[in-house]
Amino acid sequence: MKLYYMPGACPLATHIVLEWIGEPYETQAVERKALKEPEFLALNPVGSVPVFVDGDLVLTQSSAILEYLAEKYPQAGLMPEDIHARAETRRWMGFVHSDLHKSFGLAFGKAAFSSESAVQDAIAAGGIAKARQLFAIIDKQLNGKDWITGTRSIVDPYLYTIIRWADALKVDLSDLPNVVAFRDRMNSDAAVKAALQAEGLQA
Ligand SMILES: N[C@@H](CCC(=O)N[C@@H](CS)C(=O)NCC(=O)O)C(=O)O
Repeated sequence: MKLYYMPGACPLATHIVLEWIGEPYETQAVERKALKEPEFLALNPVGSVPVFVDGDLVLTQSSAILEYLAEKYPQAGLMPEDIHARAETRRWMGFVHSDLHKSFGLAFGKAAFSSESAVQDAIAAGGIAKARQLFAIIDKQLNGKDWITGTRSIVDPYLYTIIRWADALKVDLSDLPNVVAFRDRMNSDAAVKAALQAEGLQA
């Protein structure tokens, strides 16, 4: 198994899940400019990470990769067996992948929408405002729970990765105690520490 990544970007979620699973894997860091070069575009025509390779399977899209790993290694217990609990896990995966990640996409990708810095700033601010609303929902969901769905799943490392982006962009989460406590718990997880260290990052 091989994971192509950029440090701290969304592949960190897969990286942590690979650590939780504990089976052998390798990683390949990709420079941002290399994402748009023919060699990488042959793997992923979108020109983005993660790309995950397992034998002749070349998989993109974080949610698909994470579900694949949960299904391949059910012993890791990262996707519940009960049909309702699976649906809940997919619901929160959709929330993090399609809503929360996308709101940060506006902030990180603001230059794609306009060359005017005032417009770019407005787009970024809109993305961050949306993210704040979504984090408030997550804070309620985490109340009384260690993990977003109640049990450890493939969604948690993805949520953690995006909380790190909020911290990097100085988004104030201090009024969301359950989100802060979740981040701190993940920071002290041995597998999380190993994935961060391998990417040259710190908790
Ligand atoms: N929907 C994709 C999004 C992938 C994505 O946005 N990747 C970012 C890093 S988090 C990236 O490679 N950005 C570089 C670029 O698009 O140029 C997924 O979930 O895997």
